[in-house]
Amino acid sequence: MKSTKSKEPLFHRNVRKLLADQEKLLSRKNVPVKKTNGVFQRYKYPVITTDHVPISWRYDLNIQTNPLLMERLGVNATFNSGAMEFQGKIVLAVRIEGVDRKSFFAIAESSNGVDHFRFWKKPILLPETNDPDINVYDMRLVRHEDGWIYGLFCTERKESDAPRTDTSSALAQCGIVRTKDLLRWERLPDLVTKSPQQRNVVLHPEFIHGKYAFYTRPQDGFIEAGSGGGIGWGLSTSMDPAQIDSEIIIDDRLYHTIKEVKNGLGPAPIKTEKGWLQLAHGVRNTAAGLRYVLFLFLTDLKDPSKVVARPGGYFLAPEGEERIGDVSNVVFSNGWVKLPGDRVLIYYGSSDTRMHVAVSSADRLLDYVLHTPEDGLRSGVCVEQRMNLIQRNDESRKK
Ligand code: M1P
Repeated sequence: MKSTKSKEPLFHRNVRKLLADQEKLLSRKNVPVKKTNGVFQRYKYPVITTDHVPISWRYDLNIQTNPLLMERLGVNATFNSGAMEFQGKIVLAVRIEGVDRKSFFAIAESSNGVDHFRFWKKPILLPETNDPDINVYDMRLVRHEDGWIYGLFCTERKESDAPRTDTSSALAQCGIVRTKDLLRWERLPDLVTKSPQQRNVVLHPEFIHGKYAFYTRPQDGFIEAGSGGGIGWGLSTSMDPAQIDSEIIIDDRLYHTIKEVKNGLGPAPIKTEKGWLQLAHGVRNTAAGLRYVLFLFLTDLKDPSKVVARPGGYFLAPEGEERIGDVSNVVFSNGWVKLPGDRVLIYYGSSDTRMHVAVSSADRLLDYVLHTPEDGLRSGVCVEQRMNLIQRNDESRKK
């Protein structure tokens, strides 16, 4: 057996290599992919992967306690991140899932939002309520006009009346924290609604009739939307505690569409002169399991619960490596940022594994929502829409 002393140089060399390899990854320039559909531009590399997580969060770097330099607390996935502009940088509240299946949040920042994301020194220490969360995930960051930055996330706990043998079902609700600096977080009581479970709850950034407005996703069970589902809307007089007494559905699940099984709002909407741009995910069933895609819609400026444009089909679906991961065939977004000058950075997780960015502009997204026909809901109508397009193209070519 070799002595620790003889291993010392190798240990230090290996640590240096770990850090150097990571530095290479963090410094890598991201490039737009050549192919675009005119609506958005994908980028070649994911913006955050498990390899971006600081080495010191995963390895014990002490030669005495870890002479073989093994990873002690591995990270399984980095995905579904909240996003915002903060002090001139783009920050993501990344969902980091350890190899132990538990998720937590950590802030990563970049100057341009497409590459060079680096995590802050430590993960977010999320305060708990009297009923501690078993798991937390998918934080939406919202800068509200009341002056606070809110983080709304899904909190899961074991149902108290679940049979002993049921070791996987959970009760999902909306947890709420707020902060001014993204470092110190105040935990508020969980959102109270009449629905048995909630996921994908988003805070609207402005007061509506002097009240806090929420997009919700009521559901009967942990996975199944059941008789619930659809993107809901409700108002609360306060955030401490936040309570919605009456919830209406503003975007329903629809038979034989990309959102036939469930849908849920993504990030807080972007305000434009023509209305609130809304990004959401829709879920359908396939022989290979659930397929999650992103879709857009537009709501009224004065009354954000009123949908004014509803383009049919998906806006962005998993492609290439995005299709493969822990939960394959999934894209999910809970963060986007509109920069001054119209550019929009759309952050999305792929297959519950990694984070990507797609770039567009508010103008383009508005054009897309206002000029894409609504879902015809049956093949006959959809082929008519296509015939109409072909005919208009034929006519314009003749001119
Ligand atoms: O695994 C796919 C997604 O499943 C959930 O989304 P929804 O509530 O719409 O079913 C979330 O757990 C999400 O994090 C995950 O990406």
